Amino acid sequence: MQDTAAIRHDWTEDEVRALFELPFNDLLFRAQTVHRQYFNPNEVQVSTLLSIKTGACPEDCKYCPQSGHYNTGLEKERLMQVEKVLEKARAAKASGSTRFCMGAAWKHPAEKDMPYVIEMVKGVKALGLETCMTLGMLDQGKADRLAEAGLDYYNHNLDTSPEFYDKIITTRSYQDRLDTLHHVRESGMKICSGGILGMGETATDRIGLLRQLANLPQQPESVPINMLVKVKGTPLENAEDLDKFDFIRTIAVARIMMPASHVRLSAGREQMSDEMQAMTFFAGANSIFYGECLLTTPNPETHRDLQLFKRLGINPEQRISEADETQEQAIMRDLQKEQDSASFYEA
Ligand code: SAM
Ligand code: DTB
Ligand code: SF4
Repeated sequence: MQDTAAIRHDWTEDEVRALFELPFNDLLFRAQTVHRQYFNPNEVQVSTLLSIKTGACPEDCKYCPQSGHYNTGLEKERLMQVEKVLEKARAAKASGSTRFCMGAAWKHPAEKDMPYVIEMVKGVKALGLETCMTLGMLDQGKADRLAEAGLDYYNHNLDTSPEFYDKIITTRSYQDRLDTLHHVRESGMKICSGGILGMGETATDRIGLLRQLANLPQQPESVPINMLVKVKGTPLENAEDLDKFDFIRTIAVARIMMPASHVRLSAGREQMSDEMQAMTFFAGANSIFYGECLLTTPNPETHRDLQLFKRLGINPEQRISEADETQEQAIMRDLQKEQDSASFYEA
């Protein structure tokens, strides 16, 4: 019997490089072994994304179709009305999602927008969905107010290594990102933080990103790994294609370094074959964005995802933490799970 992989916060560059340099099969076997110590290998968590405020962002992130610095032809939209957001959340729940993630193209939320955003959190939570938001930088006061409203997760990506960061974004610093993550932690919310691959970063930058995430005082509960979606009009529209095996390797290394975190196969699935996605699940990815649109770019059609799950024998992960349940609740959960799986596939 193998010892359970420890959650470590002292990963060195050499150690992580050694993982990346393992033969592919050895790396995947190791990642899958760790994965099974912490998770059911046949369950994938399912989240739905909604852009609640689109485009005209003051930041200059070179990958992003929503930055006001580039002309990507995107239609700008003001903050969506609360009722419209709730309508989308109801639809996400009906299609089998368990978490609803709301994203805004802001540097940080303005004071005048906070009451609306708080209403959205309360309303989505009341539907029985987990709530997640990504609104840019947060000071401690705003983080505390969102936590108080019941926000479960805050997404704030480190995106790449500290060394490569200013080649991609100049309007904020790596330290700004770390400060927001600190405020989110202090407020008691769960952290969703990851990065993007395929922006021209080196292997050392990927190592740097994963070390930053894993060596945080507490690892993020959710780690989205995005493959760059190349959008016309952004400075990265002609970025060189990433070697797909390097993408899968990065998922496997993230799984080994952050054994208890959900690793999300995030943007870029539309550009991946079913076989590649299956390989990332084997490498330890256990969460996806589900629904035809990410924030502004396409995601696979839901029926294609349902078919893929069915072909692979994967079930959508249910939401209640078993540690918090009474015996009666556990029985109810198992019953509900059977019904939900059946209706998920019928959807
Ligand atoms: N404005 C907020 C922020 O940047 O923190 C929240 C929304 S922003 C769109 C959320 C994340 O989406 C970014 O941190 C980035 O990792 C990811 N993202 C944006 N454009 C992308 C693209 N073209 N390909 C892959 N990921 C992308
Ligand atoms: C994350 O890491 N990826 C999501 C979510 N967090 C907010 C966003 C992906 C955006 C892809 C480009 C777009 O659709 O605009
Ligand atoms: Fe704005 Fe976020 Fe896009 Fe950067 S990633 S331009 S902060 S919406």
